[in-house]
Amino acid sequence: MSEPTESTDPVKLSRFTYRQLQGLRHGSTATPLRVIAHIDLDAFYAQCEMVRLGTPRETPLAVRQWDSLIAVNYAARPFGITRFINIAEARRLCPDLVLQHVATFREGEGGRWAYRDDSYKKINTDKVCLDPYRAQSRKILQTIKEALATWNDDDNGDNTQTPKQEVTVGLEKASIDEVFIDLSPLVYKALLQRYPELRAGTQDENRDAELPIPPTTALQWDRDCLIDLDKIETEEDDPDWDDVGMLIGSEIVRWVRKAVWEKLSYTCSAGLARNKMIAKLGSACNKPNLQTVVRNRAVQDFLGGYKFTQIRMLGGKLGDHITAAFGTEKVSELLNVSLEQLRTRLDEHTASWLYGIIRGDDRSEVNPRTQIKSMLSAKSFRPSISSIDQAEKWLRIFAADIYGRLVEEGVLENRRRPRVITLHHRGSQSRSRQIPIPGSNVINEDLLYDLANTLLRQVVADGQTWPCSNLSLSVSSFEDGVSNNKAIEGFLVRGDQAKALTRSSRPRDTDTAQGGHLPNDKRRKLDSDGARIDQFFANPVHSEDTETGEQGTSQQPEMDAEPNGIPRFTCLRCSKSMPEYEKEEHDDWHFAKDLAIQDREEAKVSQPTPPTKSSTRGATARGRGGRGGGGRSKTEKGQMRLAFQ
Ligand code: DCP
Ligand code: MG
Repeated sequence: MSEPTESTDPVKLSRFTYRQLQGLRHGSTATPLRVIAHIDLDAFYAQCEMVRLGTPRETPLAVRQWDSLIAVNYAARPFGITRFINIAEARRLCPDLVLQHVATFREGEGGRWAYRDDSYKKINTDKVCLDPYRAQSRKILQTIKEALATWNDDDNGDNTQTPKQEVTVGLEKASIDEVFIDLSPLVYKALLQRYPELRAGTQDENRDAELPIPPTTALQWDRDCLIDLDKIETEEDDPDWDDVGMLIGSEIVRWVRKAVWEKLSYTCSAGLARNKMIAKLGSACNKPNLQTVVRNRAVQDFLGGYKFTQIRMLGGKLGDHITAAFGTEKVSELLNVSLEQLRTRLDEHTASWLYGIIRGDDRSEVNPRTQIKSMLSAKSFRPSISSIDQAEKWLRIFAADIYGRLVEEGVLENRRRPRVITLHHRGSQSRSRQIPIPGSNVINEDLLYDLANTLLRQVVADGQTWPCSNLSLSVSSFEDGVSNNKAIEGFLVRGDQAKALTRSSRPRDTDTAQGGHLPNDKRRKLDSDGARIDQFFANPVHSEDTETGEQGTSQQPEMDAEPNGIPRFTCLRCSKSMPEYEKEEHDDWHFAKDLAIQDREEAKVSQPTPPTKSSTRGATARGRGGRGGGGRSKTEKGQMRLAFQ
């Protein structure tokens, strides 16, 4: 009798391994199963005004700042209204357009901002205030966190056997109206709940064994916009776990967007992909109010249609250099350039990074703590101001403006606080004065104002103060407060805690951390490659992005490489590329930097031995009769020293 023969049909397996599945759980940046979302509010400032004023959504509305438009709602866009036309043109194109000027501070009215009917003609006495938009941004972020905490909370499958798991979700606020979310751990949890067969192998020795194939052959993508698959793939090809993970991710994002809409009446668009770079490109593809999924099998064709200068990090000097070196801006053409060829024109590290990035390989992590290094509030005076009384009125405004941003940075909860305050003054000469912010004091508007006033008196005592054409106040040298590391962090979501969170959901404007916050250092170390390349580009392209003058969004880093056609400006002095609206404040930054150099030169004269790092600030401050730069010289983690410190 012959033995029964085993079936020779090969068992079809997934392309992915147990190790890669496990990578999801720990937020690994290397696993191809990663699910990253980028959420961007639609016409953000315009929606803020629509919500505030109760304007129907079909009413065309634009937000103006002096004679420019800075946000245009989607009802106004079909009329041809864009940010790049002026008010007269906008009125001509759409006579019914609601034009709302941004809120302003006003000289002589203290630190109170208000919406005023005549702001548009008061550029000399008013200063833009973005506090209302920041407050909305905080509420939205809070709602997003709460929605993430409650997603799938009751859908625990075999609830009786599975203990509630803690899930850490990384969330990075990338600008006033956009966040990145690393959904991987939530997706991991859902995969294991929905597909128990995935649990079997997780305890096995051989983590490099392939996973079983997903049981589903057709995935229901609901209303999502799917980017077409690469030419070699077809929709009939069976989905693998990366597709299933992306589908779960899109369920989560839909839930989050629904919460933002239902609780706060804001629409937003989203992109889902395996990394930040592709997710961000995806979210801009189908605006407004839609989410776009770029599956792994669609990445190559998707990216091929872009100019690489539209990709994060490639918008500035490096992008220009690559364009010049290889004679093209197109991803599709750069794909034909081999790694060896890239190496002939770029350093080893950049060449490898670029080679990967145009193939959709971006391992940068969703970084919950993008540290703000300084804040600046400035005003250029035309005509110049010429009295201490006028200057004091502006110091009131700067103090209020900076305080508003410090609140957002966690100063109320003592999460972070600046240690140094600096006044910059431009008259017949330019100079700056700085003093430490006493650590014992609670930081509030009055303290900032008093310190600024002390600095003003020093400037005035030096003489030649008037006329003054530009005044600005900045705070810098941030340090973590007592509740160390509890800022906008990856946050811990427990089932019960999450429920409590929803119950306690409140309409207050605070950004108080919810749930237990965890430091993310461990994960950050794992992604050392991503970090290194980020640092490469952060210096000098991004290192100075943390100051704001008239416009506030630049306080958040990574506003580069906008795929939406905002005109850009490249600084002739430092080659930094930035949205055009940041030009003025960037000029101010150079101004402050020049002053610092000037100060250092003066300090060298008064102290001929080469200053050590720590003595430089002391010497500078002593040279000015100050008390030193806050008593601590070590640059804290995640910070760069500002030149004018
Ligand atoms: N912003 C600005 N000046 C610019 C660009 C933007 O003041 N040149 C402000 C107003 C925007 C907000 O930042 O509402 C967010 O910028 P986005 O680029 O996300 O643009 P919107 O949210 O307005 O529109 P979209 O729907 O394209 O995201
Ligand atoms: Mg937006």
